[in-house]
Amino acid sequence: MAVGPARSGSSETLSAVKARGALVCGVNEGLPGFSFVDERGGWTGFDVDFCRAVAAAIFGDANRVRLVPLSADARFRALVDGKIDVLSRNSTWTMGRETEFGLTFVGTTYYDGQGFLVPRALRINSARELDGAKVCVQSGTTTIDNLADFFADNHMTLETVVASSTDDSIKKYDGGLCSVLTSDLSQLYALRLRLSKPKDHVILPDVISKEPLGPVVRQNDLQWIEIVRWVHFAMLDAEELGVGANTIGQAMRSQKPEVMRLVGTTGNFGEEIGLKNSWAANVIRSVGNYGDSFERNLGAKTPLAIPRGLNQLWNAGGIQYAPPIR
Ligand SMILES: N[C@@H](CCC(=O)N[C@@H](CS)C(=O)NCC(=O)O)C(=O)O
Repeated sequence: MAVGPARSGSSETLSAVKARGALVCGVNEGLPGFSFVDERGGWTGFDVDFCRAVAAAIFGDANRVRLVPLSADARFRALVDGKIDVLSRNSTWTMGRETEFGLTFVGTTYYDGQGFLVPRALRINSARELDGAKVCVQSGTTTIDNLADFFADNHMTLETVVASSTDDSIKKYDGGLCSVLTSDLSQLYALRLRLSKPKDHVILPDVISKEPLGPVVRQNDLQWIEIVRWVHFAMLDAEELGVGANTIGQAMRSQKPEVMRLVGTTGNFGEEIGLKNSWAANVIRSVGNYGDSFERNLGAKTPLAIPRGLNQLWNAGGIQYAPPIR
């Protein structure tokens, strides 16, 4: 029996998104750099950019997206229940989350790890000095489980102060209800900016876990998984090929085969996943490549100033490595 290619348009989620005229994307309720409402009332951030990138791939218009702010506790249920099409909310890829909820993480858009924030005045230099500490941590996260493991592994005790949202964590820590705040390092940079005196707080050098953060979809829609996954890969491949928001015009005229496959001037890659062949060009034109989004939201010129680190491309010292479009 001949096994044919998956028919384009066979994705239930894609059909629903097209019929609705907009993508529904779950994001964080408020995390500077990742998902945040700016002074002008617009959503910005690295995770928000990813939502816009998927919308651009589908509609050629990054604004065709409805963002749904979700708490850590509510996020996976919202996806399972079909309230959102994709979750792009600083979520750690774990085995349990895929198996327990029937979900698929399409890739790792940000390699992170868990760390600790403490008041500078405490003069603590290492997480090993935290025996007996009161630690603020948020419910519904991998953070709370890693915290327990780390203290147990190091024969230390702690008192956990559980917060239900970012606002709650900040209020509790700023109000002195705990002397340590733990979360993913990227989030510590972001949360520190929201404290009353950011400069009075330091991030300890310890990284106690692996937190591969990435977009999540339901596991029963293979074509949708491919669409969301290849938006991520296309943004990385674009950076590797030097194609960004500023150079997309030039790239459309390029005769380099890899660039031509990426921007759709040759091949049929977009149509094979139910989109137009200009899908990736539309992503790059509106959101930019991976590096553009990283620098705009998190990079050296932003208040967060997070070093690229592990999130550098594989050929520049990091571990971001996308399969080729061919
Ligand atoms: N990456 C971890 C932690 C993610 C997480 O939700 N962190 C908290 C701590 S900053 C957060 O983003 N809270 C924001 C909110 O619930 O609005 C996970 O997937 O469990």
